[in-house]
Amino acid sequence: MSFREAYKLVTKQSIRWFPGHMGKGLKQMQQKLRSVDCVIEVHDARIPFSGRNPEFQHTISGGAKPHILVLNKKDLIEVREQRKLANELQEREGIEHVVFTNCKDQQCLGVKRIIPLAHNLISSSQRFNREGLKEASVMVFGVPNVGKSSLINVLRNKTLRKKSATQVGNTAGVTRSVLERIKICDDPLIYMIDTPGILEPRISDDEMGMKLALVGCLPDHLVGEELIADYMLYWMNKNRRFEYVKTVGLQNPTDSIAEVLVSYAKALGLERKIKNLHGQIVLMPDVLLAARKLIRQFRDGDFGGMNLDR
Ligand SMILES: Nc1nc2c(ncn2[C@@H]2O[C@H](COP(=O)(O)OP(=O)(O)OP(=O)(O)O)[C@@H](O)[C@H]2O)c(=O)[nH]1
Ligand SMILES: [Mg+2]
Repeated sequence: MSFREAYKLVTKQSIRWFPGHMGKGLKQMQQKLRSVDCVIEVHDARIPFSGRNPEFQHTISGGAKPHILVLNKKDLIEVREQRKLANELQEREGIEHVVFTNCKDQQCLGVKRIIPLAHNLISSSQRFNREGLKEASVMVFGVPNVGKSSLINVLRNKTLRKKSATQVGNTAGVTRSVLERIKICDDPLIYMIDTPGILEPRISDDEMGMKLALVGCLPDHLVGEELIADYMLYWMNKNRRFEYVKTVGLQNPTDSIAEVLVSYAKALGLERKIKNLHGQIVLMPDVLLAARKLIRQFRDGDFGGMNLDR
């Protein structure tokens, strides 16, 4: 069976989401860079390459500071992908320090590696104006909703046994400004700075935009839940991932998102009232609610681990 080679686009223009707090956050980050000894870039492991514009990263990370790439939400990709990805990132982008984490798991080995690794890199780097200082500051940055605040909280919970210090949420844009530094370790004395998730002002690569939307780095209404579900369907079919078929109550895979959503809405008993041409109220399958539920399941990993950049 062959499937379609295209997905529906939002509009003719590319996706834009650059609210005021992002521009302001970016400026605050650049100002704080002088007092930072290491930067941790957090990204979603399901899109290891998409959304990580190297030029843009350079402005944020200052280039010269020790850099760690944390690929978070590793619970949502297949384990065997990890080593391949680390090699690929090294070859393609020269990134030496890649750590895979699951911030929802206190016992995660990746989480445990972060403080010793940051401490080592800082100790062996030139700290310019900060030479001789006992304490170190680490700035965490990345696109929205990848788990930057979760990482700070899990590290702080683990080492200091202190409660969360920065707000976490399952929508993009929870952290809205560069926060005051948060202590995450006493010995060595390390602070972390949480920052708002920042995207490129204009996402010019359409498919990259859809991937970012599918994993939740953009607010859903910006692209529309039905279009996000359509991209999900396109991607899963193309990659022969048919786990959705049974869930939505179909017998076979299909290329039609309408068919998927109607079937799923019926299976779940989701209906909405609409007026027909004769002015009568009739019940129709609620495809919007079905799309929301489908996307949520994809994001929660119900259809298995997926690396969308594979
Ligand atoms: N499955 C999974 N979910 C995670 C993980 N880490 C964080 N999350 C969830 O991802 C969502 C976003 O987490 P945040 O820590 O708020 O992300 P953020 O990068 O700070 O987001 P912004 O402040 O909006 O830029 C929350 O619902 C977290 O519970 C992880 O390792 N695995
Ligand atoms: Mg945050």
